[in-house]
Amino acid sequence: MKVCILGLPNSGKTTIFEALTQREVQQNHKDKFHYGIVKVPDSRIDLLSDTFKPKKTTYPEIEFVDYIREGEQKSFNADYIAKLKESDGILKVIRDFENDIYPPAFAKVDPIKELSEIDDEVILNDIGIIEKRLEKLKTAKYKLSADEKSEMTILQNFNEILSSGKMIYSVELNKEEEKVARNYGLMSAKNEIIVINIDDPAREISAELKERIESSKRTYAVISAVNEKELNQLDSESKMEFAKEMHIEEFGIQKIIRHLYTMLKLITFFTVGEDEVKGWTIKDGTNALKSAGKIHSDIERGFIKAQIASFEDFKKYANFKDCVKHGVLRLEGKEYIMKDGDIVEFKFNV
Ligand SMILES: Nc1nc2c(ncn2[C@@H]2O[C@H](COP(=O)(O)OP(=O)(O)OP(=O)(O)O)[C@@H](O)[C@H]2O)c(=O)[nH]1
Ligand SMILES: [Mg+2]
Repeated sequence: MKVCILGLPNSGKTTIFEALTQREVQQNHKDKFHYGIVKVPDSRIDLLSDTFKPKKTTYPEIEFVDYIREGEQKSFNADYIAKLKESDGILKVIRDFENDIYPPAFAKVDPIKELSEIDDEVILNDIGIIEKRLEKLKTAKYKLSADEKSEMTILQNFNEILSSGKMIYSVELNKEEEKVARNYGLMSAKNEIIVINIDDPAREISAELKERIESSKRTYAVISAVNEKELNQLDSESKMEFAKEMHIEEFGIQKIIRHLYTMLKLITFFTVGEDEVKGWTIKDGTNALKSAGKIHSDIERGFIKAQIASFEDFKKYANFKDCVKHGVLRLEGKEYIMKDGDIVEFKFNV
């Protein structure tokens, strides 16, 4: 899973990136982006790994991408838009900490204004893409196909949504609309978490900001990036101790993972064995066949059946054989809808 960090200049994007990935980034290097991989902790994988003692234990991963801004560049450029297009979600960073490098036009730290500013940038960028395409369709010298006509209606509808200040992801889309949004890489169609970067973890965000975000049913997480970055330097025991003192009840990365899984409707299934215990992230509602394909296209192609035990059953018996004996091992076909915690062995033939 890939998640891109977006925000106004100096909102603390790189500090958030460092806090989440527990990585110090080098300044002044030649790359355009910072990349950082984070393992998604899962106590079920820990337990399975204890049981199987495999050569390798693999947790699902999230890749975070941060954009290295040069000089007076805006919040994003064409390169970053391309990255955002291929991402699964966006972290939209809003500054809610005092220092003297907020945008000059603001004159003070103003998270509400900052949120609408970055929203506007995203919306205007998408409207630009849509209008360009609409213009092309409207001035076409040939008779539009049925598909093009329907695309035109969808784009006009998107235009209206965006012009009213709403994000495309906030409205329910049908399959066709989803496809159009994806084809044109509309940023406002990406799921997002608004990350409010505060300096004092004990401070509540303003009631007005909260109301603004909650009334539009958007997801947010409050993170104190600078403090968390510092805590990351400590050993885990002192880290927990200081976090408690600072009133950090849940670390930023835990909040982000929790929100991402809920928002993107993700679940995890497991494959186990002496070689490897591994957690796989899939969309809720994915069938056994597609899940097999996630592991390898050969397994999808030659799919015969899936042997499945729930994590709870497996925990009791600790191996497939005893699961069979106690009648909790199921044989499922291609269309079976995978459940969170399923422990799977795919049978295939290629
Ligand atoms: N006081 C305070 N300073 C912060 C906080 N978060 C970030 N900063 C500081 O704000 C400045 C900008 O932070 P960055 O993380 O570089 O911001 P950015 O959004 O990556 O900036 P650009 O990439 O240049 O747009 C740095 O000096 C940070 O140390 C915070 O929560 N509190
Ligand atoms: Mg930065």
